[in-house]
Amino acid sequence: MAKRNANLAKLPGGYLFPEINRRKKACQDAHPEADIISLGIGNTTEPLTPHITQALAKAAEGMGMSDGYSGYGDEQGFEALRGKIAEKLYNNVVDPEEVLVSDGAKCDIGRLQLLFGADASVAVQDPSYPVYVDGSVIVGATGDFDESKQQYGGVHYMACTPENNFFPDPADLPPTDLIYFCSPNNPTGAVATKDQLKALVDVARKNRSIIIFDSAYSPYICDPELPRSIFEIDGARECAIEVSSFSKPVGFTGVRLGWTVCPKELVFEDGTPVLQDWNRIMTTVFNGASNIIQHGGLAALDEQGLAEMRETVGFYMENAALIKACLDDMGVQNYGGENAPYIWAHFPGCDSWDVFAKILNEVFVVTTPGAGFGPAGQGFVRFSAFGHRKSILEATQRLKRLSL
Ligand code: PL4
Repeated sequence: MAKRNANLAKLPGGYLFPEINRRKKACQDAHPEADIISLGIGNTTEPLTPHITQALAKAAEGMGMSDGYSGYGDEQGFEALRGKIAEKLYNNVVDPEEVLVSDGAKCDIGRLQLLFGADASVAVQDPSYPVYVDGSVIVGATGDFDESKQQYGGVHYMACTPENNFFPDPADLPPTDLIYFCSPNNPTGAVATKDQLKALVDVARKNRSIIIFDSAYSPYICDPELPRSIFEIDGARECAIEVSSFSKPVGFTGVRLGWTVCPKELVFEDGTPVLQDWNRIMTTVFNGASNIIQHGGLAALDEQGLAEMRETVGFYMENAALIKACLDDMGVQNYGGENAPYIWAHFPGCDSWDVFAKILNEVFVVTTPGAGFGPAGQGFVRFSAFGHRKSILEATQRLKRLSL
C-alpha cells in the first residue's frame, strides 16, 4: 500500500485561505440573513476591461476556425508575450529568453520548490504568503514544526515588524540556499526601497544564496522612487529569480497567467545555469499557459491595456485609502495600503484569530488573521482592498461599530 508523504504530515493544519472560507461559511450558516463582506482573501472583484475581454473573445473565436486554431504551444509561452513582458515591464533589462510564461505565480513558486528540492535551506520573511513555507514543507526542505515557536526548525524566519519598519537587517541572515522575498509585501503592504534591496542582494551574493523575489503586487507601487523589480538592483542577475503575475493588476486571478524571470547569469554551485534546469522542469511538468489567455496578456501590455491596468490598480488603491482612513478614525494603528492592496492592522496584545472572529461575528466582515502568515503576524489582521466600492463603504461603516 502507498505510504503517505511524511512531509505532508508535518503541516500543522489546512491551507490558510480555505480555512478562512470555511469560517466565513460557518458564520453564514449561523446567520443566514447576514450580508457578509469579504476583505479576507485577496481576490479581485472588478470585471476585465473591454480591451482585454475583446482580445480574449477574438482568440477564443479563432480557435473555432481552421486557420485560427492552435494546439500545444511552446511550454515557455508565446515569443511575442515573452518579448512584451521583457520590454514593457522590465524595460529590456531582462532578455525575452529569460522570461517563462506560466499559469500564475503560485504555481511557479511550487515548481521552483521542485527545482531546488529537499536539500535547499530556506529563509522567509515573517509574516509572508503561506506558499513559501508550506510548499517548502511539502518538498521536505524545512524540518519539523515546533509547536511552541510556531516555526519549522529548518527555516530561518526574518521577522518583519513595525520596529524594523518591516525590513529585517540582511546582515543578520545566515547563509541559506534560498531567500523568499516579497515586495510589495503580502501581508504587511511594506515595499523595500532600492537601498534595502541592494543590501539584500549584496548579502545574497556574499552567501551565494538565491533570492526568489515575488513581485505579484508591483503594479500597485505608486511611489516612482520604489523599485518594482529586483532586476532594478545591480548584482541581482547573479542571485535572483523573479515570479510575477497578471492576477492582481488586470484581474486574471481566475483567468490564470503569470511568469518567472530567470537570468542567464544565475548558476548552481557546479556552474550549471539555473535557467537550464528551470526550463527542464517547466517542459517536463507544465504544458504551457492557455493560448487564448496569452492573447489577453498581450492585450494587457499594449498601450490601451497598460492605461486600463493603471485604472484598475487606481480603483483598488482608492479602496485601500478608504480602509486606512476608517482604521485611522477608529484609532487602530495600521500599515501598508499606500503602495500595496493590503492594510496590516495592529491589535497589540490580542490573538489575531480572536480579532478575526470578533470582526466576522460582530460586523460580518471577513479579514485574514496575521498569525496565518507566520508567528510575527500575531496581533495583526490583514484587510484586502479588493472589493466593490459599495462593499468597501459598507464595511467601513460597520467596522466603526465594532466594540474594541
Ligand atoms: C488565495 C505574494 C492572495 N487561492 O494568482 P497567482 O497564482 O498569480 O498569484 C498568487 C500569489 C502570489 N504571490 C503572492 C500572493 O499574495 C498571491 C495571491 N495571494 C492572498 O490573499 O494572499 C490570494 C490567496 C489563493 C492562493 O492561495 O494563492
